[in-house]
Amino acid sequence: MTETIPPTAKPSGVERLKLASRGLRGDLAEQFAAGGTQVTEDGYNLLKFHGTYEQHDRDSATERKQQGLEKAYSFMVRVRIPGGALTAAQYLALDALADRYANATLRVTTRQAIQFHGVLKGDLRAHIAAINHALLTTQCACGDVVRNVITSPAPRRTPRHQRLLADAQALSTALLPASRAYHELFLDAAAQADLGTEAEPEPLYGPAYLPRKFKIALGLPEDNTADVLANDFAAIALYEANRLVGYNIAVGGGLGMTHNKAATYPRLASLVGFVGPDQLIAAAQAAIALHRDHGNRADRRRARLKYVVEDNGVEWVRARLSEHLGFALAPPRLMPHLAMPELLGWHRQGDGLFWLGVPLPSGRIADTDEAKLRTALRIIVERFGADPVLTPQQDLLLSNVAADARDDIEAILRAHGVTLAEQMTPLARWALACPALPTCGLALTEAERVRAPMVASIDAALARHGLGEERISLRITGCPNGCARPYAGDIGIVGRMPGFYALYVGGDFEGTVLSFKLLDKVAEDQIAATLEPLFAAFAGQRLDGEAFGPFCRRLGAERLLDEISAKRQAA
Ligand code: SRM
Ligand code: SF4
Repeated sequence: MTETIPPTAKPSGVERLKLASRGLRGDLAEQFAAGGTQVTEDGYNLLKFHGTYEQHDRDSATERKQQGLEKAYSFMVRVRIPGGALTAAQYLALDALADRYANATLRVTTRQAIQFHGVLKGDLRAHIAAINHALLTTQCACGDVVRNVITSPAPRRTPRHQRLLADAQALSTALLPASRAYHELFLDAAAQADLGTEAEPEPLYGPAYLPRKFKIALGLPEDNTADVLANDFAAIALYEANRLVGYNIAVGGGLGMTHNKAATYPRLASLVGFVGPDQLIAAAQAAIALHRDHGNRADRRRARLKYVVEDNGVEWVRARLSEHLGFALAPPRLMPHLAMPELLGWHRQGDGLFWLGVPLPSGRIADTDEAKLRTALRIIVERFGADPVLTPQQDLLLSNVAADARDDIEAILRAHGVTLAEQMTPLARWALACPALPTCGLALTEAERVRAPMVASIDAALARHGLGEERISLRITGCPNGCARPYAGDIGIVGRMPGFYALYVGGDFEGTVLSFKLLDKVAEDQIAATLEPLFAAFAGQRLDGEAFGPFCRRLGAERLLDEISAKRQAA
């Protein structure tokens, strides 16, 4: 292994913390023993590796300050679920924990995980232990390590979909760190007090782990539900006559950026090679080693693998990967354009059973005045034993449903006020929004809480131009970090400053092209009105079969802006 920290650069504080942490232990055991509502900054940074973030309720922060109260601190806890596949029993266990320790909601993430919000420090260890008792884990759901491995969630009982899930699970297990810190801190009561434990050797990660998070996604040319090119490492399985011949490998995707910092930018992964069916884990390990050895450990904003790839070029990356693999990486194979299948509604699994894709608003499973979604899902999972699969589009697929249960399941959802996919416009079905306020400490604007009105106003604008049934992806985030992948869809709405959003267009529905920034600061209530001239132009000028994102890309920013100002002048 080469040096984990380049000798020329001063490592960041987080790098020093990781190195000194004795395998991610730090003084976390003492911090738990100390009680209170918060952890120290070092504790905060180490806890991420164990799947939890300290947060505070940003809605009440100002008022509490005026009252001389501390912020309302609590923890977000993320469960790592490779491929989003849960059993009915696991789902019910998580559902019960939402009441017991969290804010009575579950949130399906854009990476097929479940997040709890509102867990108090005093409950954190019991909560995480209870998650483990359901044979699930939060280990490395966050932190500078390999995160939840995602893939197509479609529960099709075909060899290729079963292989994708098996690969996701195998990668997830093979790429965990060796450290037993997680088990000691959350699962092993006897070891909690043992502050003398030394760090285990970490053959894959090294003592400072990775410079930054590392994300892996798998897909098929016909199923890019996981938006694979937004990941550090992507593998696209290629078949010939139903035989897996291998994987096209792409590296260096990532979406996070900072407004007005040109050195940071979203990037889609570059296709770098092809490996055989038995070389997937080795290829992932080679890409991890590349990040470990060459990632920027001085500046966390430039620390993702994408900058290594962009700065050094694909040929250099291929050479380094080949060195790690011990053989020359074959060039990527030709493959069809990536596609995005419809997974909501009823589908046959191929084994006589069915799945129902249930749209979740921003992934939030909650009981509200409008709909008792959480209750309905609990009843269905309990009564019919349906195994939930979480999707990277923040939805949930109820799998393994017998044909004769379908009417009852739909009736339960309707009786609880749940909107089914067939009652929604394509825009609403495909819209994503990150949590943003009040839990996310990085949010500049709202996202999840403005999703419904934003979708409604944009839908109304589309309908006025006969585009109500058009498949357009809309992704809203409260800041430029890109958690709902706003730069990889048709329209991205990215929090800029309170009440204002940057508007991105020109990506595509299949996640193969990045969008570009059209406008920098659009007021929240002007977003639909700003997009409407583009919809009018699209309705009138689109080429045969052309979708909205590619249309915007063909016209380019200048012509699109002309359309907007012509409309303003006419008004
Ligand atoms: Fe994310 C940080 C939520 C997917 C890029 N993300 C955060 C934090 C933890 C905020 C923080 O650091 O304090 C957010 C917690 C909010 C909350 O209150 O829950 C957060 N990210 C999410 C989730 C829950 C959004 C969602 O709507 O589902 C997703 C959880 C995924 C999971 O289960 O692991 C989520 N985040 C993503 C994605 C999309 C993806 O991976 O497909 C991205 C863009 C892809 C990428 O990684 O580049 C993403 N999140 C970020 C970044 C920017 C990273 C960068 O390279 O600059 C941050 C900020 C950071 O890491 O410093 C961030
Ligand atoms: Fe928070 Fe920004 Fe991610 Fe939204 S995109 S969850 S605001 S970090």
